[in-house]
Amino acid sequence: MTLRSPLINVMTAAARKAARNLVRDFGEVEQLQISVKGTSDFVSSADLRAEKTLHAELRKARPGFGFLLEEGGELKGTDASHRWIIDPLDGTTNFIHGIPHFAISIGLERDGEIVAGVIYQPVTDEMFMCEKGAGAYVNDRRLRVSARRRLDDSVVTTGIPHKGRAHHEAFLRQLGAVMGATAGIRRMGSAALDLAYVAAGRCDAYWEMDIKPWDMAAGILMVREAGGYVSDLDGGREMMTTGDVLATNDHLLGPLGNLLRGQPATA
Ligand code: LIP
Repeated sequence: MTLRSPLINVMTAAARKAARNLVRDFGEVEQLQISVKGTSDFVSSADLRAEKTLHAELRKARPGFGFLLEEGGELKGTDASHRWIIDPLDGTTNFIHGIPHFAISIGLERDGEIVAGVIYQPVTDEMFMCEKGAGAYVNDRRLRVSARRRLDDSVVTTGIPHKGRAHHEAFLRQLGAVMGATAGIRRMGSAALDLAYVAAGRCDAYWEMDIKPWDMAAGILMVREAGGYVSDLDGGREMMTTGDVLATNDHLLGPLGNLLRGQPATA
């Protein structure tokens, strides 16, 4: 069984088309490793090319819809209620370094609510898909968040703020609290895939501060349609405006949220 609807077909076809060039470009990156500048210029053009393909394909299929693009910004459509939210290459740093962990992320917003999402990891050919009320799938398999109840057994993913990003001290406090309470923390480098992996039950939770709407739009719905919960770090629903995200199952939401807010897990 899998998820098939005209909308999902449009989104997966656009992702596959954009991924073809991305994979070819990824193959070239290793040849460019000697010149750091050359690599990042090359990657920005790969990124832009993927975004152009996604924009063209989705505009052809749904002409009036607006866009929020990582590179191109906001493009208003004639249909004011629909907007595609797109990251053509989530995991850019991995891509630049030849690490095969990156994805294309496409979310569709209707009247301010995400109603469909696709996250495509071309290197493993895994197409994560979700539609509001219809569940979440990877290829032909239904997704379900993990059932782990105890922090001690849980593997948690996160994003570490790097040079030029804010919240270094706050992150170190969060890390200190979570590392002592869980079975392990991973920093894999793609927020979209971190959310998809929580939806798939591969990781039990994910948190990060200060990410962008295109990093999380598709992933938020993916986790919810897989039976999980997504909140901001205050336990509210302002992820897209604050940039702060916690995604996990219903058992771990309370304890992890407490730890991240500097309280005991059982507060
Ligand atoms: C990246 C995220 C990553 C996060 C980075 C960055 P990009 O997106 O997915 O997990 O920690 O700060 O936002 O830049 O590769 O699209």
